[in-house]
Amino acid sequence: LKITIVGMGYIGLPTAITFANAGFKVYGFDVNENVINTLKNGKIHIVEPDLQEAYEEALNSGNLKPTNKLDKSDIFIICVPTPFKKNEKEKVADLSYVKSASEMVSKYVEKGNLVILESTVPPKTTEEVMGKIIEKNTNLKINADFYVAHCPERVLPGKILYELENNDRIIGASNKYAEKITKELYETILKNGKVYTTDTITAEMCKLVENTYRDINIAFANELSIISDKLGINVFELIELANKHPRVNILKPGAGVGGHCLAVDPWFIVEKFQKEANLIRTAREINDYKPHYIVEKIEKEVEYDKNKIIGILGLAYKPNIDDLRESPSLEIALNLKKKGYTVYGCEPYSKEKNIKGIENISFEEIVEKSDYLVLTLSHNQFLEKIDLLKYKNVFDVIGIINEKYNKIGVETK
Ligand code: SAJ
Repeated sequence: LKITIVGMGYIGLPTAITFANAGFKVYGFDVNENVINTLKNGKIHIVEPDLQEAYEEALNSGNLKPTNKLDKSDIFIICVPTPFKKNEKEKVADLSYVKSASEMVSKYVEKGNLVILESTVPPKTTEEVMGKIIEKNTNLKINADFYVAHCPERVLPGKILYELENNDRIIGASNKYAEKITKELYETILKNGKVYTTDTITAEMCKLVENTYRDINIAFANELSIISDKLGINVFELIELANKHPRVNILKPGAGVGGHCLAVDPWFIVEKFQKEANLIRTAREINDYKPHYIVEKIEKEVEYDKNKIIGILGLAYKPNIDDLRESPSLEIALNLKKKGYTVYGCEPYSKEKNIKGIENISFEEIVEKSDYLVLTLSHNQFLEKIDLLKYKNVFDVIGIINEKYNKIGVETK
């Protein structure tokens, strides 16, 4: 059985490695030649714990072959990004990668093949976009000649390999036969995880709903942080106390919500249900507003003195990873810079010396150089050195330095 994974990114590569190490013959395809060359040279191009070792095992066994040429395959698994189109009031899914991957794959799809979509997509994409493109290009008929399924990825960056084997998987298939093969396929890589089956639209919505649930809950925490700030109380204490109730579990406020999932996926529901998806849209807007609120707060604290040097501790979108996509802390840094302040960043998980115009310096250096520090992420590498922040002006937006820090976690000396 030959499996081809289309897209060697954060999801496709670990998925290819996992199938290869389970004994399948896997081809890892990407249009980006640099990515394929890096992989052919035995190196991975993303930062993820234990992935390099797992990759070497897959490559050395001969089971995984990186390639920039597609070919025939029994099963295709599409793992390409689905960003949204920016600069629009209501954000809409950019399905161009899904469409081009479907076009490319359809040149090789033959009778009996199965095409699985793992990318997160708006409802109805699997059958009505991907399925239709393949039908059009092949003259084959869905369910009569070939099969499609949606098996949305659910892994948390930073824990990808573990979660690939231990999270439950949802499979939405075009018919019972597709359901059976897809289920059997994924069961071969699952340790503690189970497979649950449904139709493709429910599976598509399930993925969106999971991330929307989290986004709404974080929006509630972020809204509370702003209300608490205005009330002059400590939001972290407030949430801790409220969470003592057996049926309350509020998430943590922070710099905002970033990443390519929570900050994007809820829009895929809003896009289709403009009138109905009000709570979902409002939550997105609250989370998007949070970095701006923090910038306003910092400006007030430094009394709009543009000579002040501001250091941002953490530029990634969440702790202990290098991923900068939709990062609210980076947005804070860039906004302050745009307003005329001198801004330094410290992002120890990135090797870049300059991140989108923000100089990336060491923890020691940033503590030394800055008049004001903004602690946006609880990176382990920061926690080890947190004592260096003593006697410094620190805007702690995540509430880790000192419980008694007030408001949105802001404290000055
Ligand atoms: N965040 C908070 N407060 C919290 C929790 C998170 O502000 O209490 C922020 C983080 O700092 C970050 C953002 O939310 O900016 C998102 O981080 P995350 O750890 O919640 O999630 P992601 O985006 O890294 O991964 C999510 C996961 N989805 C869920 O937990 C429901 C993951 O399982 C999905 O596979 C992934 O999205 C995806 O690819 O869709």
